[in-house]
Amino acid sequence: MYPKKELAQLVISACNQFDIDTVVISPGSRNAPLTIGFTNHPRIKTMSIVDERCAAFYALGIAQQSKKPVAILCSSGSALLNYYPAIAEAFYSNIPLVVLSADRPKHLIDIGDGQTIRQENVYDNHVLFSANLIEDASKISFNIAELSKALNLAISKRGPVHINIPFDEPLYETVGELDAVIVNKLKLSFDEVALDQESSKEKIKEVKLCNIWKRATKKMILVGTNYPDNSLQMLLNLFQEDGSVIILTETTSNIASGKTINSIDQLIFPLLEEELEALSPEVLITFGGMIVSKKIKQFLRKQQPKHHWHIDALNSIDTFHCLSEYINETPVGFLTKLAALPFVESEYQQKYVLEKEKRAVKHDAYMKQAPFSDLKVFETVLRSIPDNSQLQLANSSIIRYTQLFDVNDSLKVFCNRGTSGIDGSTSTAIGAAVVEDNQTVFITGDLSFFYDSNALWNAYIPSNFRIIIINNSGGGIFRFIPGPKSTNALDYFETPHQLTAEPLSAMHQLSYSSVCNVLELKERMSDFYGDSKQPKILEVFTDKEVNEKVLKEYFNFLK
Ligand SMILES: Cc1ncc(C[n+]2csc(CCOP(=O)(O)OP(=O)(O)O)c2C)c(N)n1
Repeated sequence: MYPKKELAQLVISACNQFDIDTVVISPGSRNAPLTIGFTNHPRIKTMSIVDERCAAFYALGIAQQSKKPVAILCSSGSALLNYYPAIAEAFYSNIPLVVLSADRPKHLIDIGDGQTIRQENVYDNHVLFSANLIEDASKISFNIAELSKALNLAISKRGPVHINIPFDEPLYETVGELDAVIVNKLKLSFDEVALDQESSKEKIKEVKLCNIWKRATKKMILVGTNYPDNSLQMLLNLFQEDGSVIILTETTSNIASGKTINSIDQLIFPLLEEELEALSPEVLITFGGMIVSKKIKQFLRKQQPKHHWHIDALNSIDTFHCLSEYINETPVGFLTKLAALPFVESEYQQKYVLEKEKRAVKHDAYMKQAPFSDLKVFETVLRSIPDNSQLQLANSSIIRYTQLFDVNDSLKVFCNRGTSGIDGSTSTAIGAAVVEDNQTVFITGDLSFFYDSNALWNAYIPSNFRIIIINNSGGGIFRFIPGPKSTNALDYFETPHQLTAEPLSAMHQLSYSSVCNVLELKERMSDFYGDSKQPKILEVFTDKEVNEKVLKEYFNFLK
C-alpha cells in the first residue's frame, strides 16, 4: 500500500534512491502519506517515536554509528521545532540527518488553521540546505531537483538537511504500487546528477608545508572528536617515534594512548606560565571535531603557534584564532605525506612525556586514598566496562571526568559535543546502541538523564544496553567552574533536587539498582554487563559537597 499522492511517492522514491534505509516517524496526520509509504516500503526500516526531540536524537545516534543518512518524519506545527536541538547537534558534528516535515499548502498558512506554523526554511541557520517542495503536478522537475540537491548534500557534506513537504487533503488515499513513471523519472534525473564526490577545492601548498614541518622542532598534533580509524592510528604511531612531535588527544578522539597526551587538563592544570611557554608548539596540526578541554583552548589561544594547519575534507574552523592553512583533505591523506619526511631531533616530545609520567604517579597516589565521590566512581566504572564496548557519554562533567582516566583502548567513545547539550544524550545513546553489535554503555549525570527521560519511551532499546547515572542531586559542573559559587544564586545553576530514576525505570520496564558506596559499586559492576532480559539502569548516588572537595584536592595534589 502506497500513498496516492505523487509528491509523497516522489519523496519516498528519492529516499530509497539515495539508499536511506531507516526512517524514524513521529505520529501525526499531515505526514500520513509518507508514513503509509515508508512503512510499506520493503527496503526501508521504520521506527515509531512519539516525542520528536527524542526521535531526532535517536536518529542522530543511528546515523552517528552507521555513518549513513537517517530520515526523521513528523507532522506540521510545533512538532518539527522539537527536532531543532538534534539538527544543531548534527550540523556541528557532521552527521547526515534528513528532516522530512509535513506541512499545509501555502494558502492555508497564517489564516487560522490549526497546527500550522511558518515551516519553510525554519532551520536555515543550521542545515546544509532547505528544500521547500510544492504539491503541484507541474512542479515535478522542481521537486526532483530540490530533493536531489538536499540528499546529495546530506551525504557529500555530511550534515542535516530539511525537506518541507506540503500536503493538501485528502491525506489517506492509497494505491497498490508506486507509480512506475514517477520512480523512473526520478531515477533518470538522479543518474544525471551523480553523487557529488567532494572535489579538492584548493591544492595545498604541499612543498611549502613539508619544508616548514621538516625544520620545526616543536610540533603538536591535536585531535578532536574522531571515529576509531586503524589507518590513522598506524600513522599516529609513526609520529610517536619522532621526538619533535607530540600528539594530544581526548577520550572522544578514539586514539590509543601510548605516548600521546590523553588527559590534557590533568597535564596542563599544574603548569606555571613559563613551563607552558616552553611547551608551546611552533606548528600545530588539528583535525577532528570539537575539542572538549577548555585548558588547551586557553593555552593555544594565548601561546599562539606560528603555524596552525587544520585538516578537514569538509570544513575549516579557526579554534585558536591563528589558523594559517586550511588543508582540504582527509587527515590520513595529509599525514601520510608528513610521515614520509625525516624525523627531527628534538626534546619536545620528551618534555611532555616526562610531565605525563609525573602526573600518572600523582594520579595513582591520589586515587588510592580518594573517598567515595564522582571521581572515585569514574575510576571504578571506567575499569569495569567490557572490552570493545561502545561508550556513550553525556555532558558536561561526565565527559570531563572521563578525560582524567586512561580509558581502555578497545572502547569506542562518543559524546554529543556538537552543541554540548544535555537534552538528547540518552536518546542518542539508544540510537547508537541499536546499530552497534557490541554492548553500549551510557554514562550520564542526573540532570541530563531526567531532562531526556522520554528517551526511555522507546520500543527498540536493546536488552544489553546499560545506563549508569551519577546522581549528585544537581548539575555538579556548576560547583567546579569559576563563577556560580561566587553568586548568591547557586541553586539556579546547580538546580538541586531529590529525584531518583527508580520510578522511571519501573514505568519503562528497565531493570534498576542503586548504590551509594564503593564496595556496593564494585560488587554491582561484577554482574552488571551480563545477559539480561531488560536493559539495566544503575544509579550511583554521590554527595555533591564531597565531590567538590575531592576534585579540587585532586587537582591541587597533581601540582
Ligand atoms: C539543553 C541544555 N541546557 C542547558 C545546558 C547547560 N548545562 C551544561 S551542564 C549542565 C548540568 C548537567 O548536570 P548533570 O547532567 O547532572 O551532570 P553533572 O554536571 O552533575 O555531571 C547544564 C544545565 C546545556 N548544556 N544544554
